[in-house]
Amino acid sequence: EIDRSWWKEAVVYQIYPRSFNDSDGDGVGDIPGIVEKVDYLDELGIDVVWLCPVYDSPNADNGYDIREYRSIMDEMGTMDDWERLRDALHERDIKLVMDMVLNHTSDEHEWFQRSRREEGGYEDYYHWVEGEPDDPPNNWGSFFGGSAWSYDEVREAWYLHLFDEKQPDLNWRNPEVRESLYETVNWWLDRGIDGFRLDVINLPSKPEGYPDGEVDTYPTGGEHFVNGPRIHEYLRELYEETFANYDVMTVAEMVDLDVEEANAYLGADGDGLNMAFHFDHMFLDFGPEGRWDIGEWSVSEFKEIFGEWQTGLDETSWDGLYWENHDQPRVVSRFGDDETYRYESATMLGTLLFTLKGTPYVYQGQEIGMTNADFASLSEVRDVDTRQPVELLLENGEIDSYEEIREAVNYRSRDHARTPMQWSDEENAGFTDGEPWIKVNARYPEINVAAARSAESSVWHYYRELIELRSSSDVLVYGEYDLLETPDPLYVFTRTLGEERVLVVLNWSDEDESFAPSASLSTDDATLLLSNYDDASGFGEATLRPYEARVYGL
Ligand code: ISL
Repeated sequence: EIDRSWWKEAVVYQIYPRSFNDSDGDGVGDIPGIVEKVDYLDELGIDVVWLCPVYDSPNADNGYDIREYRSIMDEMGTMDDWERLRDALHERDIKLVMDMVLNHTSDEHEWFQRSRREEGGYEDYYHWVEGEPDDPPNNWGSFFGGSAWSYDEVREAWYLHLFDEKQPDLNWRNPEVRESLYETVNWWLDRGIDGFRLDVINLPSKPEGYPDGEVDTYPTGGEHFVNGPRIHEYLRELYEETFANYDVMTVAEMVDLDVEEANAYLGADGDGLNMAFHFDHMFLDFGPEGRWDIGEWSVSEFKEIFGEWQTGLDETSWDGLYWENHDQPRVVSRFGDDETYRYESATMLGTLLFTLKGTPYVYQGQEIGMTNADFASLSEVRDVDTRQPVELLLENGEIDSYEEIREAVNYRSRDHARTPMQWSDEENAGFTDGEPWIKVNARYPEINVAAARSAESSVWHYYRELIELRSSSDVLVYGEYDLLETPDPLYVFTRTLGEERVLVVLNWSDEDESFAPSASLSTDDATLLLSNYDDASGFGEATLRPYEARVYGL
């Protein structure tokens, strides 16, 4: 008996509204702009939209710094526009999942303003520690670089921020904070949404006394605040007070999550969360110096990491599958080949994403194989999480000029995901009639939705096929994953559900590679379900061409 859930069978499409489609020419994408594109989403065949934050925000971190939870950011439209979007999606049977940030708010949120003035009832809404202005309470580091503490001149005390100084962490030890957050979550649930993506939701629990970090983690102190002491109690309570009362999905973004912890959060004995995003496969190309160091990766490492998650999650836990999101560079530039084999490698990577067990997430532009951009100077970079680390390197004298770090920025910056969606070869890729808030990727005349749709074969057409294939196949959703032992660069596995079996064969390289199916595979009536080469032949010994992907039904 299959334990079915709609969110297990769904394909999710992530929208970063700032960069999706601008309807009013101010250079910033907006909600009416998304409404204009709902038919596009419908045609693609996706089931759920995850909308990145659209709440009122001063945008120190593009909406992940919320000033007012129950509102829509001016430059993105109005609450009426948002309702129109929700309804337009629902009319097409597309569900709407909102992004929710509960670990921190903006420092401009009324709660913080009251807290820093120690107004009655708000004193303990955030993490405040008394002390001298030149001596932070401990050595904890921010995810964006530098100390996790800033001194507030108004309250004359230190406050904690695991991200930007304009993103103070809420104090979940205070039951009133938790209550206020649950009310906020329920307020949105009552507006008929279909779930939440929960931002950094394994960070809210901080230990009493704020002990120094002693292990070498990124950032320093992580052993105290990643999966902190009361995290399960908090998340269970959050679930019971909110999601438990609705038919919604939750996907938890959890930094540094491993399989064992994932099982503790998800599944039958977990905290009521449906699935999680983890980062293991996103670290494979880090160099020894970390994020701003480009490292070597191998296909074997992917097999190992994916294998761990595919086989290590309990029966009742579920995986969130992604290559890209608004924090990651473009996958075709990262793990494929964005020049000669852009189509082949983008579709091969897509095939892997859609044939693993879990719910696949497609990030805007991934479906047309968008590539990394070139940020020629720091003035072209918008992201706080690129600007700040680079500025720190310059300040510390570790680099003398931006030019020294340009290659790393061009490889890794979050801004690669944030350049405008490429709709056409018109000016600004058809994203805006105005001046875009961030530069448009120079390759838009070649890589855009209009071109991909009218081409006979394109990444876009292939993604449509992938979405359709997965949506019509129980074995691809629920089947067991088994790796077949093959040397790199081959990646071969099966998915099995009862009598049904699918074989996935991938050549993760830019060279020909021969593959002979092992005797254990009953291959007599194998049928080719999908391939990114249109003359892919029948089953048996084969030479796989660069980045060739084949999916067989056995
Ligand atoms: O983006 C990162 C580096 O690749 C991560 O460290 C990221 O900051 C982390 O995954 C948390 O991300 C989420 O919370 C942040 C926000 O900036 C990100 O956009 C969001 O996805 C703070 O709210």
